[in-house]
Amino acid sequence: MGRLIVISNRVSPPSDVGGGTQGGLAMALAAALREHSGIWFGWSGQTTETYSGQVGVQRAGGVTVATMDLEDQDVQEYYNGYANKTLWPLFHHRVDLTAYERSFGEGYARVNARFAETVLPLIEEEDFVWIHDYHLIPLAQELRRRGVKNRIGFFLHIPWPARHLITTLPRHPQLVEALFDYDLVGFQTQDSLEAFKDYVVHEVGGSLGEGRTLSAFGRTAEFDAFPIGMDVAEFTAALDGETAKREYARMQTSMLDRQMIIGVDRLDYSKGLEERFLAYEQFLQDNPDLHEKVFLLQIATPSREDVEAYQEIRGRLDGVSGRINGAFSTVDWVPIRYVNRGYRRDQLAGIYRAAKLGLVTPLRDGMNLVAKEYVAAQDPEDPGVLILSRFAGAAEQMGEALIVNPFSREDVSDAILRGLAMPLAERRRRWDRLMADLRTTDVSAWRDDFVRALMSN
Ligand code: ADQ
Repeated sequence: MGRLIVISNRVSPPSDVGGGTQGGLAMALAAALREHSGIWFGWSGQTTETYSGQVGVQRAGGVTVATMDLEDQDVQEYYNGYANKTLWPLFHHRVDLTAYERSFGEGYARVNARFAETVLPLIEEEDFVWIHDYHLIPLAQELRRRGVKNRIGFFLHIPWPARHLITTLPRHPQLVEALFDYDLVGFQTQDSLEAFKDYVVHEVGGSLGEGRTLSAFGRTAEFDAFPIGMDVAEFTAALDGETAKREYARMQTSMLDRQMIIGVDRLDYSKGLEERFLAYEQFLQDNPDLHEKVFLLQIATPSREDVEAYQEIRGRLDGVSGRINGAFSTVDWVPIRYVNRGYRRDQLAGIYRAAKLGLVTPLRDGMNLVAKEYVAAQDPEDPGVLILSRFAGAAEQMGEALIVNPFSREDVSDAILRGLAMPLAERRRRWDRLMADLRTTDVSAWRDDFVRALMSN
């Protein structure tokens, strides 16, 4: 059997020392790579004066990692530009934030060509190639142009947008056409798959074929939903460790018998943080009897700080949280603890466990692994309640959560009240089902389903 070559914008190989800040995805891909003795290729995160195409190779955590550097202009136009100022907002339905600059599109094409050129000598005849996310949509096309005949798969971690929104993108048919150079394309949800089919059928005259196949642009490829899971085993092990237990105890002490509501997100406008704060303010206004009995801990790690929209949302969140705290705080109670730093996974596990409610209210999200982690961290005897946005991909699988419309303050405020009052029997019944599903659809199942489908034929 051939090796697996995974390609993503950045690589994050597992450190040999456990318990760090590794995401579930890095762990799962690393395991897949070990099984298939593969290579993980991506941008090093470093820049050089002039692009050289040199590849740095290292072994980390049993995985071979190969990286290349990019030029400053590449980072500005491809990464900060087309990926994070054009595709990210557009695919999250934020046309108002989407930049349609020609130089960004040129940078995106140039860097995808550089990825292809640089990785080309590493690909052997029998290998399978698995490309990840919106940064690299045209990469299969670039590889095909250079004669690569291997089976190539693609997985989109973010949502595919509604048809009328993607048509606002200049050269949208070219972007979609590039997906037909893959053998297999995976989306997070049925919703994204349906939106993609709608586009293919109604915009470019494509047709639905047998099974997973779609035809357009004179080509046929396979498209399906492969909802990503979390690494339940790794997370449960972390939960049993000293660090998680210490964090849990620390939270218990600092809570003073108050009930904690937890939010954990990258600081991103798609996560609905401002709307969440405003919904929580509504809850405080509606329920004066619960003042001093609850608080919201919002952990929001800054990300993409070079992009203006991220600086703006950060400023707005500082303002809104400050205003709410100014209006409602008492000498010994602060309604929102707002924290702008990252935590290790084992610390997070303990913090989640101490929270009575998990508040996960993105305005739009490919999947959202925080929703899954919150559930996995709960005490089976006395589990907390997950409040989940209907616009997170996770809502397709997690119907036993309290599903809310994150744009409605009343809806979220009502769900907070309901979650705080939910009887133990109902909490356990909902949690048992959620947890059983998390186990059967964990990240290894996701990886195996995709890799099996890619390798068949
Ligand atoms: P993200 O937008 O980053 O991922 P998410 O799925 O929630 O969103 O994953 C975030 C991960 O980072 C989680 O594992 C979480 O624990 C961790 N994390 C977040 N804030 C943290 C903090 N302050 N400290 C430590 N860790 C933190 C993209 C898509 C999602 C999709 C994933 C995977 O946007 O929709 O679910 O990829 O496909």
